[in-house]
Amino acid sequence: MKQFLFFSLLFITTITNAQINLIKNGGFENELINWRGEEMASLSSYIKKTGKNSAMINQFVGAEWKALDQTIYIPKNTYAVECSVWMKSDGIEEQKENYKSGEMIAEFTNSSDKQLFSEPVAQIKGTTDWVNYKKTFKITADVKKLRIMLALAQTNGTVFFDDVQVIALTEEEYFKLNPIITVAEGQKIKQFSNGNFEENLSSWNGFGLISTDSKEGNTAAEIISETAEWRSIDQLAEINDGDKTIEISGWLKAKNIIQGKDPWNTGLLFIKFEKDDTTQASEDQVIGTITGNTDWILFKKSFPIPKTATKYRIMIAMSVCTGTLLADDIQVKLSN
Ligand SMILES: [Ca+2]
Ligand SMILES: [Ca+2]
Repeated sequence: MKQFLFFSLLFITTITNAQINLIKNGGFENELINWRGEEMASLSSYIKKTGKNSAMINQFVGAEWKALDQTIYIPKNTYAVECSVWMKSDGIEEQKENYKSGEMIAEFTNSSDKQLFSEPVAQIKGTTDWVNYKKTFKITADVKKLRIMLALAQTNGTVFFDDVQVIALTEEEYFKLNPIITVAEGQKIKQFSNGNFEENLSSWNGFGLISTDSKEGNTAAEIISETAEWRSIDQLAEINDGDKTIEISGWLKAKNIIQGKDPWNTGLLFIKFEKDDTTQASEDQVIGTITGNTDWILFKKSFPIPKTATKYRIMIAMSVCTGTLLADDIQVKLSN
């Protein structure tokens, strides 16, 4: 009994640690305390997601940058942070530039406050109901602080924020939330699916994240490699009898991808044809490679299917290079 209690307590402690919100007053129940830029925002006690208040930023003309922000320290041994927010928009005008929106931005800095990278967690326009946004970022050793910005970014309208959360995840917690799924041997393989990542990483194996920086729909796959090592996600699918050609298309986007030692050490989209679990039916075939900083680029290629191939594996990889690779709307067409 004593032992049981001990383990129960351990379990509760683990859960509690995982749930600590690093953001202070993220629900705006304490007015705008802990937030900078309070002169640019106000409280709404009428439109809110939880509790008594939400924070509201609005302007009718001028399309200026207006934002609240809060800087937090990343706890030691943090592997990733999960940022989330509830947002609602009311009449947010569309501008020529896509980023001009109601926005939550995560900006990561090092110990001397130099910005390492900055990325939107959420972008909202028009008039919407409350929407929950969530994005997980892997943390590198040089990241010390995170600044969360809640902005009405150079457009007019009204944006509401509530329940802003940043949760630090250990490596173990991270992989619990983003499991690496491996297909058991002998398990029936299937048709290619979720190439547009709208169901997160469902059907995909390997190491990947989900980003709201998408080409299609709401989400895309993201592979971040801080050090020049192999990072990839892949999906295994079957070839039907009689299929003779396969056409693969997909969108890739590079963020600061620096090529590794060899020319193929880049962001990559490629296909493997497999005879069985251990034997390849041909050399890997590359559909697209990408480096540097790019917008979304469409890659498309057709290949004859090797006679001995029974399945194929679509691979999206950071092939021993550094930077961030985004992928979206991967489509596969088999024909005979
Ligand atoms: Ca609230
Ligand atoms: Ca998508």
